[in-house]
Amino acid sequence: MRAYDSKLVEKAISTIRMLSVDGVEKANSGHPGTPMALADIAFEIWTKHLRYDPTDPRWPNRDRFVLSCGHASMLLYSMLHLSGYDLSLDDLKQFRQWGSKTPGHPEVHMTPGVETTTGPLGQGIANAVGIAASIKMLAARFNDQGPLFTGRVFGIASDGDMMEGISGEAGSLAGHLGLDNLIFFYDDNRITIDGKTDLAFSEDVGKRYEAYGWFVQHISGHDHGQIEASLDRAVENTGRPSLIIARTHIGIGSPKVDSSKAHGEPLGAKDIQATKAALGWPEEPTFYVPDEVRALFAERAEDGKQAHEAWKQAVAELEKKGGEIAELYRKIMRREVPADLLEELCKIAPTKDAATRAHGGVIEQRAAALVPSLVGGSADLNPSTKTYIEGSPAISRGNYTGRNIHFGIREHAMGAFVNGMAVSDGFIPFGSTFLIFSDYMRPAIRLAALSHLQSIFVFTHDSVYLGEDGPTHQPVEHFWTLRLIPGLDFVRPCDALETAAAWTHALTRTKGPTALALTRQKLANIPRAEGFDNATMLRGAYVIADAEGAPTLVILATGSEVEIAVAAKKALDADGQRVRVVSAPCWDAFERQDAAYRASVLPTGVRRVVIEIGVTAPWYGVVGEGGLVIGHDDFGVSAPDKVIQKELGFTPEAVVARIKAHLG
Ligand SMILES: Cc1ncc(C[n+]2csc(CCOP(=O)(O)OP(=O)(O)O)c2C)c(N)n1
Ligand SMILES: [Mg+2]
Repeated sequence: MRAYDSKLVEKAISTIRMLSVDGVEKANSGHPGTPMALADIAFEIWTKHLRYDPTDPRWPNRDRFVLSCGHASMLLYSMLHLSGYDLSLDDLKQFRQWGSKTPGHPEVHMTPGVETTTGPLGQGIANAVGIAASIKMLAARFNDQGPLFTGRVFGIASDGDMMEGISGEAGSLAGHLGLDNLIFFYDDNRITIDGKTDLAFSEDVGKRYEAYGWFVQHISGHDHGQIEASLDRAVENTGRPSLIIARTHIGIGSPKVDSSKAHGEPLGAKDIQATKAALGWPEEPTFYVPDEVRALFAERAEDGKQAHEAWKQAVAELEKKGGEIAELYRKIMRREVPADLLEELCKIAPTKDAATRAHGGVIEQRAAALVPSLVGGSADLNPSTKTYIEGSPAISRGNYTGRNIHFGIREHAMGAFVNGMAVSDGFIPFGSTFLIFSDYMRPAIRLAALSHLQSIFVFTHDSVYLGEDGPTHQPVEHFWTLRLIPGLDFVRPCDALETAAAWTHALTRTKGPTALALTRQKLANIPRAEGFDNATMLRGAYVIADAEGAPTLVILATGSEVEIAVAAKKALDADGQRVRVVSAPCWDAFERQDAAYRASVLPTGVRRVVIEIGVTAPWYGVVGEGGLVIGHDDFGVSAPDKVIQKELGFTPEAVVARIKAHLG
């Protein structure tokens, strides 16, 4: 471990502080006080422990640094700049500006070295738990071949992170799983936006984390001896994640110290002058980096490069050895999916009528056999969501060989944990629960989309037809609230074949999340026309039963409503219509198709009906003038599904009657 002259350390810390202050000032917006206070801790993490190589920010055996309090982003950008990442002083000067690599809160796909998108408090620390677990799971698979996966996850969380429920869920799970490669600082500055934390927060956070099973230490966050010693103990500690509670002073060194005013507004020229004077820091130039500070970080980057080289060596040995383990390594690290996955899954799609969750269970087993990267679990609903990967254990404290994860009843943390795995290396993770509880994890789903992560969310019990559990459990607005998240693909298959396509969709969509909506109740498998090309299903919407001749009516339906549409077609055809039925398992994907394909499925000038047992409003834009939407714009009700179908007017007869009345 490197030791540094204390004067040089002081200079480096002032550099970090003042880069952050200058960045916020130039943007005339942002959060200066927290980066100022966290400079000491960040310096110790980055220069004494963090293993990184700025020339290859995503090198798989790097350590991670997760800034859960994303509002302190200038701290991270300052560290990345000094550490030699591809982030220039000019980039720092563009903080928060249009098109810059330094957005207001860290976004993983925007900036080299940013490990995960943070800003909504609590998400980062929960992502970090998923990242730490995925490193453990890689280690369990490959470390008998050499020191391939030894990464640690360092991070900083603020009062807000600690107040948010998601961090409690994630912290509890991390403690339960004994993730000792997770080391977080809690920035205990006792200040939030509204004032002092005692306005709303009085528990003993340390005792809480101890109760979760964490190794908890208390230090001064500005005393380098204490920071260093606590980090050493945390890194040495085994069997438990670490929380280092660091008492800090927001805006330290400035006239706004210890005040919520230091949180979210630029210091202002006068206070910057006073701060720089007190530090003996030159007022000009701004964004000043002394040469000796640059040299310190340049030297430090060499450590990471060496570690990286040693790791490459270990990988080369594994590859030279070849055989099954090398193949597994390649498949996992590339997140390999067979090119013919769709056909493989369609081939084994059950032919018996069943709930799509049951089909999903069968298909997922085959997918898991073909894709070793696939891992995941449910929030205590395995018997219902049917996603447990057979023949593999669940991970547990000290044993991370399995492919299953018992998330417990912690949907929000499950979402963020899955995102942490997706943003890390090797795995294609899924989390499953009832569709209604997507509400409990929505912020994580949204962040998966914003961050372009291959997170898979498997939601079952997808409509009012789940029946007797009643309206608290029955999704009605959820199809659309999920479709409306940009970048999330929402897939609601109608039968076994579409469920195979849905899993293919999720496993091959590498740059964004997919949510599957599967039924609790049995659905009919729908026959496809002779010569049907299974790949058509991946276009999001397609003709599943066509009219003879030019259609006079198009009925578009999703999931459980497709068989109703097919039944209605029969009756309406007998009545002189020529009905085309379009199944639309993934409206998001259909909207990405070219105009010619879309027009070939939904011809203009032909009347349209949509059937979907959920809120109707957005579908009116699809059916257009003179169109009909048969949906349900209210909560559901507790009753057997057949009764619900009848009472809500979703039997084929009722649907036919409504369409006939509409057509006049
Ligand atoms: C989920 C969520 N709610 C609210 C906010 C808005 N917000 C940003 S920072 C903050 C609290 C600031 O206090 P703290 O977390 O202690 O950070 P500090 O000011 O100490 O850096 C809030 C409420 C947010 N970013 N995320
Ligand atoms: Mg605070």
